[in-house]
Amino acid sequence: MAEIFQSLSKVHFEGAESKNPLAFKYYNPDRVILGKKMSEHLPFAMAWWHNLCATGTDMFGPGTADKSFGAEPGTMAHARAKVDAGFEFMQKLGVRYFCFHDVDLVPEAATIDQTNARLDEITDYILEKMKGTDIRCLWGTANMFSNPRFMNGAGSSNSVDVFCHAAAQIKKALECTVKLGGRGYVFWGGREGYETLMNTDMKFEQENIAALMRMAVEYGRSIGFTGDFYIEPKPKEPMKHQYDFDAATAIGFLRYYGLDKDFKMNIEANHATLAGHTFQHDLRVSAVNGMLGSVDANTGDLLLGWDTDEFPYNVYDTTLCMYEVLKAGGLTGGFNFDAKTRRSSYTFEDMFQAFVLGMDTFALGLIKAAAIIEDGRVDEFVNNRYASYRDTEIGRKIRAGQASLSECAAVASQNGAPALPGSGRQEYLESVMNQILFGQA
Ligand code: XUL
Ligand code: CO
Repeated sequence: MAEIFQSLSKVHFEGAESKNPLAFKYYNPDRVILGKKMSEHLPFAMAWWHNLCATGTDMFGPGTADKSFGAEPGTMAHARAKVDAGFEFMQKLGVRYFCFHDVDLVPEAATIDQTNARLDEITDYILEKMKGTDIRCLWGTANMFSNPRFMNGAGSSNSVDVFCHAAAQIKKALECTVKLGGRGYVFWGGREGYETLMNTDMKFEQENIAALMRMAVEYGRSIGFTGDFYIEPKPKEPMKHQYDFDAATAIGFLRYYGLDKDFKMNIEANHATLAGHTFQHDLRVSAVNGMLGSVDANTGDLLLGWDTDEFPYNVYDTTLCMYEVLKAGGLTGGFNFDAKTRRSSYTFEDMFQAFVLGMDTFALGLIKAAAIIEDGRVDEFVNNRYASYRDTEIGRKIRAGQASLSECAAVASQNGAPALPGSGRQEYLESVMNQILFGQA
């Protein structure tokens, strides 16, 4: 088979002194951090849609990048060429996983049965390519937001025919995910939301989304899917208001509808910031609820305020992310680069460079997060901050769930006005973080 990225060879680790743009400076897969190889801490994934499909089209103009890979777009030959390009790309970068939507893999046909036949053909081809490599599927999903039929959502659509079409797509996408050995299955409710409550029955729509998810769990388990289902929260865009607003909202929804045993969160950095949170916040909310599953690794631009899906470059953010992931004991999923090169970075070399940037940024984040944990000052401070609950009898009773309001009130009467609760020392902790990040200057 002809090489597609001919001028680009395998990317190796060369170390922090290297000036080779196409070498890793920090991502050294075999380096051991806190007892585990970097490659195990960081199961990176390629998003089929951004890397192999997106050409840089925006509202103001057509694509700038050529992703035809030598075939006519919209054909099955092109679908196969994308598989060839994807596998060559992942092998050259040392990326071990991929994520896909059904319609990223094949062009949608006139009927669902024809589309499904195309999916059978392409997944056979992907399986063939997987043989002899260590490349695997991280997660699959169904695109239930692009086709005009989904203008009012999928599970939340007012049309039962649209609901059933969504069910059919999920059924097939689950079958493909199982066939490709996927670790997870994602629901990103891109149009599961509303534009105005004047035309919307919110309770009805949310019940239907839950029903669709329940059907997916039942079917998935019946065909041998043992991985996690994920909700990927996002507050808005394309809809004005999306039901899976953030991790806290999605977790509450899952618990209310009894879906929390089968689902975890897939947290995307740019979605968390769109919700007015930090990336770290939504990771922590997921982790403390036992639902931190996977990460869509990207970054937004706070000056723009929409989902720009940029490759991660901010080491401060990835350090805080990896701190959460390490504290949570790792992910059941991985780090999917749901990210695209900028419209003016349109060359194959830019695609490679983007992954070098993203992988190095996460590797640095991992190294620095481990250093924060090993340094111990942050943990020590947080631990000591709550010491009064350990050092007093009433504190211990509150923690054990054995104190009453009257007992607490009695302590308040006896002790008089409480002293100030101790400095939060934010500036100190931020300087510790800078010291660990930058060390000797
Ligand atoms: C859109 C987004 C999706 C999901 C999968 O903002 O993040 O690509 O990751 O549907
Ligand atoms: Co995403």
